[in-house]
Amino acid sequence: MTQSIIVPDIGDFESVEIIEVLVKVGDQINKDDPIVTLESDKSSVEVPSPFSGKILELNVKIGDKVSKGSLLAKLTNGASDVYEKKINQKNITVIEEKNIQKDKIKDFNPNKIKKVFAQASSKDDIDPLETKEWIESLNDVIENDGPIRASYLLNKIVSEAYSAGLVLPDTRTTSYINTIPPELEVKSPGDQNIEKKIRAYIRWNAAAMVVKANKISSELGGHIGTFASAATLYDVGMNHFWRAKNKSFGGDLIYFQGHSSPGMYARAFLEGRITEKQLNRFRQEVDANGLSSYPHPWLMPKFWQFPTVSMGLGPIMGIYQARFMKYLINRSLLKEEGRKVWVFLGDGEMDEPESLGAIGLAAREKLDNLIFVINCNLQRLDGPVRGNGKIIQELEGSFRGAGWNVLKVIWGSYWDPLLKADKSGMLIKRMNECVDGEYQAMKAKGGAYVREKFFGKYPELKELISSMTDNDIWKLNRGGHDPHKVYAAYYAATQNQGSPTVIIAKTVKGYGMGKSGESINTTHQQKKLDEQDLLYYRDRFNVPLTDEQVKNIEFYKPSENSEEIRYLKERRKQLGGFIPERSSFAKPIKAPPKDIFESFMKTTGEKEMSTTMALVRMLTNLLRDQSVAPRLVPIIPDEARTFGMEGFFTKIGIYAHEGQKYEPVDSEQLSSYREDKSGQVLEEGITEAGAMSSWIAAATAYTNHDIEMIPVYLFYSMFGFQRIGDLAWAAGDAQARGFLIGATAGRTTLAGEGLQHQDGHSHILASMIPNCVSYDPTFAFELAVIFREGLRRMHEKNENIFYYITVMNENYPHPEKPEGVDEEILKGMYLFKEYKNKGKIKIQLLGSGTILREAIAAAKILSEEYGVDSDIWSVTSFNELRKNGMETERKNLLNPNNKKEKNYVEECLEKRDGPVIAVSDYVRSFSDQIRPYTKKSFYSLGTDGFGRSDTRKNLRKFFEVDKEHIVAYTLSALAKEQLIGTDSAEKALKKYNIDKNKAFPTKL
Ligand SMILES: Cc1ncc(C[n+]2csc(CCOP(=O)(O)OP(=O)(O)O)c2C)c(N)n1
Ligand SMILES: [Mg+2]
Repeated sequence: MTQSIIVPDIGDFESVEIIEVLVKVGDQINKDDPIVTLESDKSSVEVPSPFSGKILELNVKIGDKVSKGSLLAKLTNGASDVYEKKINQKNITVIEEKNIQKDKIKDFNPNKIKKVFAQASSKDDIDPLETKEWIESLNDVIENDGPIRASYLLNKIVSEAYSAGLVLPDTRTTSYINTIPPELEVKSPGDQNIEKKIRAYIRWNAAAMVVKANKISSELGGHIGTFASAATLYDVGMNHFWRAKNKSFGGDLIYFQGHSSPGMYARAFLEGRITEKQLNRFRQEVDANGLSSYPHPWLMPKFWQFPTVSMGLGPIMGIYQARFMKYLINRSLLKEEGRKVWVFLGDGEMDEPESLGAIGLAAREKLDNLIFVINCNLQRLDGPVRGNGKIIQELEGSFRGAGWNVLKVIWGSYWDPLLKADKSGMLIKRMNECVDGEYQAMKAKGGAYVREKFFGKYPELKELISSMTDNDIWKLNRGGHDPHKVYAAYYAATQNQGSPTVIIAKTVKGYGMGKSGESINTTHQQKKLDEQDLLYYRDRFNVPLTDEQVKNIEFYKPSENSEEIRYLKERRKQLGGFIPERSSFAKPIKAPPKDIFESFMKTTGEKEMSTTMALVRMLTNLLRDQSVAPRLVPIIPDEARTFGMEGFFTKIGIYAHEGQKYEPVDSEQLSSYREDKSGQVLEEGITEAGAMSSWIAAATAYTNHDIEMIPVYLFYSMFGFQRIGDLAWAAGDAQARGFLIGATAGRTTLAGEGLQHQDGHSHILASMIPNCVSYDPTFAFELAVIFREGLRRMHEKNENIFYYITVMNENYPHPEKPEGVDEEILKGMYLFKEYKNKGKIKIQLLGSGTILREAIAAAKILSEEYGVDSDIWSVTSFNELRKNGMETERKNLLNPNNKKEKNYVEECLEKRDGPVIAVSDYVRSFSDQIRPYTKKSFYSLGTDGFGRSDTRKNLRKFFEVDKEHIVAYTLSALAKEQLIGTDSAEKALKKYNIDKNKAFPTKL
């Protein structure tokens, strides 16, 4: 049977050009194989074949214009001749269900219901007997029919209450008690005595290393209080839960809270992974072998995995890490092994917008591989996190509201008998009403104070503790310091399915530090302990050191044969190895053959396109390369259509962990919105921080999952480094490998969008990150050379660098690549064109991005009208040129006796005549960066100042980077250099109506 392949519905476009024909007569093709590539003025998209068969006839060629319904080809053996997407049966069911719901709503008559507004919370019990009956009934159900039935009944009652119009009080929070009742706690199998000793040694060594460092110099700083509050939270994980990466398992991923790093070093010391010499070099890294202040993979690449110390980055990166893990599993690139991502956070840290900003996504995506542990020591740096409120309750509300499984670990085991004995309910009432400022004071002021202030308020409570001494009261511990409670919560978290879990643990900041720093406002900054403080700390945790040893601040490590060391090592052996540990066994990806990029090296003739379009076409080509295609991770925060990437939706699908439960509104169109469980595109929605976190997860998959991925994150360049600069810095620390693409770049190239959108400085921001390699190319061939080299350096040669490339949305023709310039494109500049007219005067005209084209146009005018010849240099990277300049200069200064080495800028320019005029669509400091590296006079033009909306032409005039200003300023510069008279400049200024009185653009 003969089938016709026609152009399907391609959206709003009429008469689009065929730019590639991907099959030939006689080819055997499969369903969905691409037949041709179409290109509109904004995007290019492949047309897939609706069926398989053999191509009999090709009805189009490159350059043809086609519209919906145009015949592309004929083939034999097709199975169906209708190009349409079928709604699968599942979708129909969903739609029908929705209809039924609607019908139900139709029957609903609001007048039948009378609204009864409940009190926000009824504090006074007007009928205690009735209350008792209800509670007894509930307890009966729990006992006889189990918690599931009880929960069902409660839900049903709540639902009935809503239907009856009762506005119920806020139920986002539960009482201020542990979520897991004592009878449901799973008991730790560990030896508590040994674990307690190990914990004590770790506590001691962690504190000692900070104190010792500060004896060397108080400049070094450090924190004791954070880890002191979190030691149990870490120890239980290390002894029982966190499985390391090894040959047979991928490993759990743990984001340690930055300020608790001394605790991790102290444990690694007992494990024999860190020497005493290293402990003595805490925060002294310059002469190698020191320990970094916080988790910094760049500084300790075999140890730390995740940079977390900039508050808020850990939580958002952790969420997207867990999401990316599921992405890899759903795309069959990673085995499902039940690996978990644990993220440790401070309660103060939760104020960062990034900390809570993505918790909705975690619940929506059902990230049951994610566990947050929030260490609620009720304090941050300056004082209480919520003196007048309760941070634990507030967080519970936020996380429950977002759909997380919330486990509160507030009270330790010593409270259990009291809670059990309290028949009056007054204990929970008191727990509920006390605010954090009070709780903090109670842990600073001792047992008598707690007796008076906490229990003393109600006679029932006074009575409850009447037989307890002040010391007994002081021992009433907090949940986060009780290994049993912590174990039970961790266990429950690891068993939870279908949602992420947050463990909100209450602790004491500076636990064990006594008067020197326990639960007082200055705890965070405490880094010096005097002799008395140290002796107290030793006694508090029974560290077996003599007074003399304490005074010398010696570390404590029992012998290798001791039961503690054997136990600790055995535990880690059982859990597969040590944590943290950073390694990579990823195989490099072979850079694609040059021919994938070949078409970009040719001229586009008259045809215009933007570098954004060129990039998207490159990515489309790369999706045909077998080794690269599966590893590409296109990431977009809701801008695919702006960048002409909508063709990717159908081609490779948008990742959606639940697939697509609906028929998309544009299902008939070629670029329809296709969500898929194994989709490849990460369509993030409007969250640059989220998209960047996804990018970091993908860009470090080579170490966290041992698989090299190629993330390509496209964003409005203004919403890149400026918006997520700190994450980009963390990416550098984490040794991310991948591409960041600043699209719609340039302050005058993005015309109408105005001040907040027009980017004239992202390159400056990018240049601050040492391992970020950045380019501002003008032409498609430059982009192709740069992109291919990026693939080779990062993903084949595994250099720990990442690329930032700006692409633009201005359409223009692209010339052919000049011979032999590849290396120079990569170094940062090459000679694009020489004007050798009759002119005796010469200038060196440097331009980048779209403004290079203004320079080219200016050169023509200068040559034809003013007799000034130019060497035109395309500067692909002022940033790379500066790096080379700095390094060369340094080398020369260090070797005054040696022959001077030339920097690359000098190499290019020294034998050429005339001053340098450098122009770009960025602030002057971008091109000014290379000013010191040439002996020539140097004039820079750029786009300093706030952007504004107008046409490109007007904007370039405003910022004085259009060809007319380049001509006039060049003539003026030549006059200043006394190479020509002043007349030409004056004439040009007049001719181009350049207003000498206009204020400098930064003032406008
Ligand atoms: C983005 C950022 N801002 C400020 C700081 C400085 N800083 C370090 S620790 C800290 C307080 C942290 O309090 P919390 O999160 O409660 O941690 P804790 O030490 O109490 O466990 C602050 C403000 C930082 N590290 N990162
Ligand atoms: Mg805190």
